[in-house]
Amino acid sequence: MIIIGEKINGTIPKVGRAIAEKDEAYIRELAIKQTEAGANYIDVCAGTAEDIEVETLTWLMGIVQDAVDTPLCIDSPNPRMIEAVFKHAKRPGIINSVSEEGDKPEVIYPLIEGTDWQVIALTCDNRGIPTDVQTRVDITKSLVEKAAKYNITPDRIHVDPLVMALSADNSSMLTFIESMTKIKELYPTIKITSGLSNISFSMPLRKTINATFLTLAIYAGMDSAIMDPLDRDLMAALLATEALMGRDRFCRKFSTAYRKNKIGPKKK
Ligand code: THG
Repeated sequence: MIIIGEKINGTIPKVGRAIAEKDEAYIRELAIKQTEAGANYIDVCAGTAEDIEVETLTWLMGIVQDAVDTPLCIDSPNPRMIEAVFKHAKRPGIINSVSEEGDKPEVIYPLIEGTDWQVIALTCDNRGIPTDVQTRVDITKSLVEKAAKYNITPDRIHVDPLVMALSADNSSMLTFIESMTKIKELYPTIKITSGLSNISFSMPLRKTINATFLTLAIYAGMDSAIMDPLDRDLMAALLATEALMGRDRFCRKFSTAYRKNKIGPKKK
């Protein structure tokens, strides 16, 4: 499983405050802690007004790249912001994201043509987020075909089928899994990703729902997740799932995480 650490996001109140106060140490600490917890990429999202988004993203990227070697996942709904900060990235990471909204593919794809960058492709368009599987598959096809024009192969694309809240749509996870299965039938080397928190929106015990979703989604073939690697129970669920699926020889990763006090009851 590819872990994209979500903690450096200005929409989280504490992080928003750290950004407003230019608290470099707080952001630095989040980059280091997430890396130590096993994050493969560090998501950076300014979550600020557009007039200071480029400045904020550039500041966040500088701190993270100074603190750790973990590659970035540059997160902005506005492709022009990503275009503006792209040059500040020291090594290839992930662009979060492209979709069929507006001219996103035409802005994002040329940026990463001929590089080792990967991209998250959201299955939405100007009409919004589809409710059905087929529209998600159709949008994926269109985004993969446009990517091919820039020599971006499916193995560099993480499709995010945008899971809906389970409380609003009781088949939400099943739709996610069916979309994943159909998309992988078409493009066997493509990656599927998801944020974990959307599924549990407006439900009690959100963390339990998120961890159970993660477990089932990994079993069904999900390749990466935008998640909180500092959540010990979530990481325990992830490592247990990987071990149970035969991806952890001698359960070494699971045992090491336990021994290093990264999962299970916290020892001082
Ligand atoms: N797909 C893609 N990108 C995304 C999302 C997605 N980027 C933004 C978001 N969704 C994922 N990032 C976050 C970041 C923080 C939180 C949720 C999603 C969050 N954090 C709280 C905190 O850290 O304090 C609570 C964490 C917890 O208790 O679990 O809520 O879907 N492509």
